[in-house]
Formats: sequence, structure tokens, C-alpha cells
Amino acid sequence: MSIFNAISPATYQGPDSTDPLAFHHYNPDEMVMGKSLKDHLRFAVAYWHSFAWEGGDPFGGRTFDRPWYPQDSMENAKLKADNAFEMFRILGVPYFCWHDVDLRPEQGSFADNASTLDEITDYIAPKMEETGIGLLWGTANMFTDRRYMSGAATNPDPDVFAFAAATVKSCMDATLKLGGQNYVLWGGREGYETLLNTDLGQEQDHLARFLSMVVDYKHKIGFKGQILVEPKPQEPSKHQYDFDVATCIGFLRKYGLENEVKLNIEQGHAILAGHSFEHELALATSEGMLGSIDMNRNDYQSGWDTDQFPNNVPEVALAYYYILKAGGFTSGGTNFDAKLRRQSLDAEDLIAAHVGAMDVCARGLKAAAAMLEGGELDAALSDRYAGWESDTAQAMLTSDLDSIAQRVIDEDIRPEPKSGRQERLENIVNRYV
Ligand code: XLS
Ligand code: NI
Ligand code: NI
Repeated sequence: MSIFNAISPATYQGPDSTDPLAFHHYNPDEMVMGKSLKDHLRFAVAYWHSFAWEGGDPFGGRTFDRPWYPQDSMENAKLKADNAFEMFRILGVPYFCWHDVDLRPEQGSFADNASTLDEITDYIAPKMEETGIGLLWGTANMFTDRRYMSGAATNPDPDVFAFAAATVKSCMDATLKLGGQNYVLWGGREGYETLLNTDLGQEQDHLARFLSMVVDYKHKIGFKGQILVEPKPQEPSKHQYDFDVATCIGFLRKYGLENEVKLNIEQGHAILAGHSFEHELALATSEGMLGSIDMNRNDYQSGWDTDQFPNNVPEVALAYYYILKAGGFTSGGTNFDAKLRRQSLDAEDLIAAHVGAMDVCARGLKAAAAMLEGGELDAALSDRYAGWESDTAQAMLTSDLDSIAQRVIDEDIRPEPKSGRQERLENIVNRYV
């Protein structure tokens, strides 16, 4: 039973078309900077928000009605998978992403969970084969079940650490089996509610040990994908250890994991951390740590992780600007970790949401490419730092305070402030978006 029955595949119809379920800007085959839009953007649908989330919020339960509810049997899990692949086909997305619990019913024992995950991935594998739709990343949900209320890898109870380790092992096996490009760890409950019951130091040591085991296991099973962690400052916990890009990089370096693990950066999380998305991306790319992105925005008024589909072209353009500037995605892509609003009940809403989001990203990426090709921003940047190209300036970087002070006296150096030209630069950006 398909909820998408009457909906035909979304096609590119250009900016003048008024068809609400057609692409107006995303033409997958359009070449931009020598690469097709499809290969630049590497879109992925998040299985959880579109197929497992039932429309609840903290004040009320489910609003959606789908033929695969209740999600407690393998039969319904398969019906859900049929519908998911039907939607991927309609959208023409190259990838999807999952948590184990999105795919299979939750059983309670690890052995049962592992075997239902195996069964559902056996069911999904031929669908991937048939449609050519790939897995951008797999991950384990270690935050919904009550066993994880005090964390997974950082839980004070070693039995929870064990259960989490076993779960991640099974999810890495499943990701390998489905040819996943990456494996993600998001530490929703790896943090604390109150410091009064929390040993910060011990918890972070455990988190690092856990992550090292993940890296070891990746090599052991020959998984060629990239391991990613996903920064987020809080929610559900009051404070999460993977607070933001800077914190994650510091953490990975402290434990010697910086060459093995990269980052999955989410726009909404950047905002929650008090940063802009482009800040997080610029920082990650400057450190060679960008892995993939979750392209879902927050509402600027409500102050929590609302996981909305992107609809702000200038914001998206700046995000892709830093991604393209760093050479674009390798194993990563653009995952819509986004959900409908709970009043958007229809199957058609799911299509409209994704089609619109893909269009916004396509416009953003094309604008970003034009900014790069136009070169004015880059030229202004080089110009601003041009002083550092001189031999004297370079020599200073390997010198010491004494000799620098002497030179300032000898040459009577009196710095002359120069304009930062912010408004001019903003005007340049606005010409492209
Ligand atoms: C939640 C996170 C989550 C991860 C995957 O805020 O964004 O959805 O992307 O566990
Ligand atoms: Ni999120
Ligand atoms: Ni996310």
C-alpha cells in the first residue's frame, strides 16, 4: 500500500513552471564548476523524520496517519520501507540515512534488535540495488529508549556502555552491508542534566574510548567509509559534550582521533550553539574536518531544534560557498534531517517539502559557485592579507618578541588602520543571491 500512489516522479521544469511538485532550480544534470548538481549536492532523505516520526510534539501525540503504524512489527517495517523507497524514487534522491530504530521495531533484547536489523537490511538491500539509491550514512539511535536516559557511552552504568557498544557494532555491520558512505555518531544524551551527579572528566574519557573502539572496528571489518560525529550543544541534554565544531575538534585532538573522525555539521545545531552555519563550516573546512552536512534549519524565534526544511537561499548559499571553496563533498552530502510541520498531514506534503528544499539548495549552490567563479570575494580576502606576503612579515613568524620590538623601534613602525569593507563585501554577496 503506497501513500504516494497518485504522485508521479518530480521532474525539472525550470523557474517559470508553477507546478508545486516540480523542480524549478534543481536540474540534477546541470553542470556547475565541472560537476553535475546531483554530484555536488549529494542529497539524502532522513528516514526518521519522514517515515518514523509520527507528528508528536511535547504537548501532543501523533498527528499523522500512515498505513505502517503502529511501528511495532516487521510487517509494518517492510511496508514503511516500501513507501520510503517509493518516495526516494519520486524525488530522484541519490541517498538516504537511517538510525537502526527507524528501520526496525524496538524489541528490548540486543539479540532480537540485531536480528530484526539484519532482516530489514536484507529486505532493503535489493531495493537499493534496483533503484541505485545509496546509503549516505547509518547511525544508532542511542537516545530514545529509556535505557539511555543517562547517556550511552557516557552512562555511569557500564551495562549501558556495553549495550551501546554492541548496538553500534551491529549498526556498523549494517552500514557496511548496505555500502554506506559514512557512519555517524550523534551523542544526544552524551552530556548531563546536572553537574551534581556528573563526573565530566570520566564521562569524556569513556566517550573517547568508545569512539576509539568504533575506529578500531571500522578497520577490523574493512569499512571504507568515514566516521563522523555530529556537534550539538544541548537538547535533549542540558549540555552535550560535542558542543560545536571547535569543541569537537579539541576533543578529537586530545584523544588522538583527529585523523580518523570528521564532522557532520547541522545548520540547526550551529544556531543552537550561537553560531551561524557558515561559521561552523568555515571553521571545519579550515581544519580539514568537514565530513557531511545536515541541512535543516531552526526557527529563529522558538529557540529549539525545530528541524525545518531549508528555505532561505542566502543562508544556504553562504554554507555552500565554504563547502565549495574547500573542494566540495567527498564522502559526505546534503542530508535533510528535517521534518514536516505536524499539521502537514498529506503524503504530498512530504514531496513538496523535499522538492522545495532541493530547489533551495540548488539555488544556493549555484549562487555559491558563481561567487567563487566571480572571484571578487577571494580577491578581497587575498588583498586584505597581502601584507603577509613580504619577506619581512614572513620572517617575523619565525622570530621572537625581542627582535620584533627592536625592528618596530628601528623602523618606527606606526600601523595605519585600513577599512574592513564589510558592506562592500555584503553587497557583492547580494549580487549573487
Ligand atoms: C538530532 C540530530 C540527529 C542526528 C542523527 O538533533 O540531528 O537527528 O542527525 O542521530
Ligand atoms: Ni538535529
Ligand atoms: Ni542531525
